[in-house]
Amino acid sequence: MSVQSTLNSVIGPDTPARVDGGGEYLSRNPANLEDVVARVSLGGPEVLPAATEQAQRAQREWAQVPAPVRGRVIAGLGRLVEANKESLARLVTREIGKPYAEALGEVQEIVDTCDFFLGEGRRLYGQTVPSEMPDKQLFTFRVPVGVAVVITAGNFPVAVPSWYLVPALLCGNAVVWKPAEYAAGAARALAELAWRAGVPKGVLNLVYADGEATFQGLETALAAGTVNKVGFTGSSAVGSQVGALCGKHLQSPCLELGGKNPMIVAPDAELDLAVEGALFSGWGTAGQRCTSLGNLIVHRDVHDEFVRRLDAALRSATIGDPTGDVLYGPLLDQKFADNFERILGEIGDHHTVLGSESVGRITESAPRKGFHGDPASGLYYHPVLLDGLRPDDHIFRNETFGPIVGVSTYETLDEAIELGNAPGYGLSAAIYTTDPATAFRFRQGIGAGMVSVNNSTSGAEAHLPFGGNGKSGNGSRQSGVWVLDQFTRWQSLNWDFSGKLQKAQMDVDTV
Ligand code: UN1
Repeated sequence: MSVQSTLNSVIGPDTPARVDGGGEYLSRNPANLEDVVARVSLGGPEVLPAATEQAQRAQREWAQVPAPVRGRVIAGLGRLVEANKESLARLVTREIGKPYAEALGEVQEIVDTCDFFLGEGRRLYGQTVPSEMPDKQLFTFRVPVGVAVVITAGNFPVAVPSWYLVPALLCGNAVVWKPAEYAAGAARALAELAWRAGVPKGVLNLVYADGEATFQGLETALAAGTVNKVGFTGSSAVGSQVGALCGKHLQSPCLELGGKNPMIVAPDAELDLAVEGALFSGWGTAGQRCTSLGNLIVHRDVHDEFVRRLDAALRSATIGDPTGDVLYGPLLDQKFADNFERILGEIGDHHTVLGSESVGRITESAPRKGFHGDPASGLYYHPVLLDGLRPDDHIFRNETFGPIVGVSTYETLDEAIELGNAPGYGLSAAIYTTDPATAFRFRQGIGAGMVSVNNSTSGAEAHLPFGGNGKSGNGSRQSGVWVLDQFTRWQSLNWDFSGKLQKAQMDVDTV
């Protein structure tokens, strides 16, 4: 059965647009708000703890499956995702409005993640460690943490969840996954593929609940001891609440939060390359990546020319129907559109607004040249390039999660680094320069977990550590081998075959 037919049986292709009471949620296509993509019933606060209990039972058996065999299941998932790449990408585009080319890239990211971790099933190395004493051997083993609760956002509805699911399952854990409601259909499709690849149903559990029920349920499960690791991707505000809750139960979650990612344009930058990078980083995906460009920090000497070229590039960019070749489509969902409207309200008299003919929603009375889509009902917004941003502006200091980027200027590299670090996030940062020393100094001074030179702030690769510092997270890292420390714990083994009691620190001969 193809993903599309699985989805049709789960979802129904043309469900009429209506919202029923009783905890039912309809996820809608943001390009028209009429097409209902998924219909799910949201559980109450009891759903998450119940799923963690079931997961706890299933995990014991899953942990007995040899890691190389679990690796083969992950390999099977990668193959299934690849075979269904187009239908999964079409679903992502339909459900959250991500341009189809980007949706294909997102699905490829799952395949890359599976490719990486299938081999890890044959590694998951421990160590042999020399002892202080003779006839004694020390070892270390990676052991699964147990049950992981994974709570994900919907802007990357399948790739980012796979960064948790794939390594967690490979390491022998069970997972309870709570995706964003507005991306419920894509989540269901990925879970279906994982089950078909051989992940037992109790080992990967999918639950739907709103924020309040999730939070209450998580508290119950943490108190009951049925959850051993929490992975959360979302806003810094909610991440801080999740972190506090986990801390109360002596747990350290994996938190991947927001960003206010700076891009520095140095006086020696190749300006056209920098314009291209800024356009993709800032307005691609409608600015709705945690790694999206937030603040452009441009050297005084090139400011006017850079802004002129970027403004021209933005005005000729194609925005509209995400099934076509566009820079960006609609915003993810109504609540993101409402938030973006609030951000637009922060534009002040001291700002110069560039990038489009109007500010706000693209409508028939506020049209945009070259736009193709449904202006009456789609969540489409004009791009905004805000010149004259000041470090004390709300827009300078806070994540906007929409198609808006501000420009400030600098004179010395130290000043640029200080401006880049000022908002207190630390996810991703980029610099455009042709001078290696400038690039290196920037890397040393900037507080971001991920740094790019002459490239976008977004577009992480599946085998590099992904994660941030400050308001962007708690220092945890996903992807590559680094994520193994999130989903395993080190166990040591101290084995004495001397036939007598040897005491560490006390029976060591000093020479
Ligand atoms: C996110 O927005 O939550 O590096 C993650 C990137 C993507 C992942 C973004 N591959 O932009």
